[in-house]
Formats: sequence, C-alpha cells, structure tokens
Amino acid sequence: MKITRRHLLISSAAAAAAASFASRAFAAAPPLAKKDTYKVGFAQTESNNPWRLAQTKSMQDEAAKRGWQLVYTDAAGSAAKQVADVNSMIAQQVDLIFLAPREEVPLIPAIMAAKGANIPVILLDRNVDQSLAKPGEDYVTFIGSNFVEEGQRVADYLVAMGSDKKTIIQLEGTVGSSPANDRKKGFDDVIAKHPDYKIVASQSGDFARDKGRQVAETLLQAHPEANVIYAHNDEMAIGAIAALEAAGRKAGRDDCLVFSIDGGKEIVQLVVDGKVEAVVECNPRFGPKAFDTAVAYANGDQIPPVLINPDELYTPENAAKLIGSAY
Ligand code: GYE
Repeated sequence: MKITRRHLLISSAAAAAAASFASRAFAAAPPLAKKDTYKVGFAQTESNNPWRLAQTKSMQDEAAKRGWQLVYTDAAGSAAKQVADVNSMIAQQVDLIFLAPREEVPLIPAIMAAKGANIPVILLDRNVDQSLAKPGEDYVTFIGSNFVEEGQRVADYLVAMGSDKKTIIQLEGTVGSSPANDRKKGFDDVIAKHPDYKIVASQSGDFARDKGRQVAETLLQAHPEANVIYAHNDEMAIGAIAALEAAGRKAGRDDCLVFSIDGGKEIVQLVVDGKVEAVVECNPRFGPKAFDTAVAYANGDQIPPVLINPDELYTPENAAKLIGSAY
C-alpha cells in the first residue's frame, strides 16, 4: 500500500490536531507573530559526531545572542523519539520549531502535528519526502546543503583526476535520511556515465565512525581490489581509514583514495596529511541563518521553499590554507 499524506495524518498520534488540520489542508504554513523575543524549539537528531555538536552550539549561541529561549531536545538517533520531542515542544507552546528530521518519512506526522497546532516549522539540514510534505504549506522552508550536488562534486573530482583507481566502495549515511539518499544519487548518476568506474559495494555506516569502520572492514575483505572509498560523511571516512590501516593498506594516492563530505577540522587535516583526497564541505553553522529566516518570516517576507548553503571543496591544494575556518 502506498502511504499517502492522508494515511499519515490519520495515523498521527495527534488525532485532534489532525482533525483541525483537515480543514486547513493545503493552506499556507502557520504564521509567526511579530515579537521582541521568542521561545523556539530545536529538535536535534543525535549528538554522536562533531558536526552535530557544532550545529547545536551554533543554534544555542544564536539564541543566547538574541535573548530567545531555546527548547532543545536530542533524539539520540531515534526517529520515534524525535516525533515525541516535537510533540512535547507543541505541548510547551513554543512559537516555532527548528527541526533536523532524522529520516525523510517518519517525521512527517510531527510536522503535521505542529501545523495542526498552528506552530510553524523550519527544517534544518535534512529534508523530508517532498511528496508527503511541502514547503510553504506544511513547513516554512528547508535550510541546508544541496546533497545531490555534494555527491556529484565528489564523483566529478574523482573522474577529473584521471587516476587508474576506479574500483569504488561507498559508505552510505543513515538509511532513509535525505543526505544519504541524495549523496548517493548525485554520486551514482555521475559514475554511471563513466563505465570504466565501478561501485563494487555500497552499504550504510549510519553516519557513524565505528559503524563506518566495521562496514569498511567487511567490504574491504570482500573486495580487496577496491581502491576508492567514498564516505557520505567525515566520521565514516575516518572509520574507513582505520579499517584500511588495520588491513595493512594505506589511505592516499599510493593505495586507496578516500573522499568524504562535511569538512570538519579533523578531516581537513587528513587532506593536508595526504590520507584524504578531497572533502566537500557541508557547513553545520546554521544559527544565524536559521534565526534570521524566522525573523524574516515574522516580518511577512516571502521565504523561498529552499535556502541552500554554499559549500567549499577541500583539496590538497587549498586544505592547509582553509583549515582555520573548518569547524
Ligand atoms: O553530513 C552528518 C550528520 O544531515 C547534513 O548528518 C547532515 C549530516 C552530516 O550526522 O555528518
């Protein structure tokens, strides 16, 4: 059975909200009153990596700077907990919710419940299934990177290198998350146009360092001929380097090329050291833009359906120069 917008509404825990939502379906996203200060929620997905910690700090710093109250929750890697977190923010009557939806589909009921309670939602860093919820209607906007383009940039770089290393292992992010889906699509589509390159294995390491290490270890055993690793984030790339070294292999141009996305200080240093070939930045410092967007929305400005963050590309040519600005 295909899950439709209607099914999700009916199955939502917030049945009362859903009833009032029915009459509002397809109307504009809830408004935000103009006030001097706000109480806003930030529903984080997990805190198991430096990217998440940098994002949380950026949101907390911005709230403090403006004197806004921030209701912060950490879903600890569980979409179900994140839905509950959003429902608790609704019960606390926050003015607006910043949501980093862990996965594309399970957070839809939370967005609909907030809409039903007349609380606007701004999506940060991860998106939701666009056939089930729409910007400007169900939530205000999505702020984040273009993940398809991030994957394309890695593949374009690899192909442009013209190296003889063409046998690829891909470490995917969290299953069902928009960055994992899109970083894979962007990369795979470019590689498909170059039949001399081959993705021999592609598996999720859940955006986590140790899971990335374990998955890389297994895949390197199954495919010892692999000589390129493309990881959907820094954490899994760092885990993969540990797996390569444990297998008596080397990360770098002499043996196995490693690529990643995020661009934290630790990985940029590995580019400087020659262990990582290139990293597409995905900047986690969302605070200023997130809060500015909320204010613009309260002022009645037209908010575009997506607000894309510009991303740097770290390479052996610029890594030493740019490391100071990496998170
Ligand atoms: O790449 C990863 C994090 O959603 C863009 O999630 C974000 C990704 C980021 O856990 O490190």
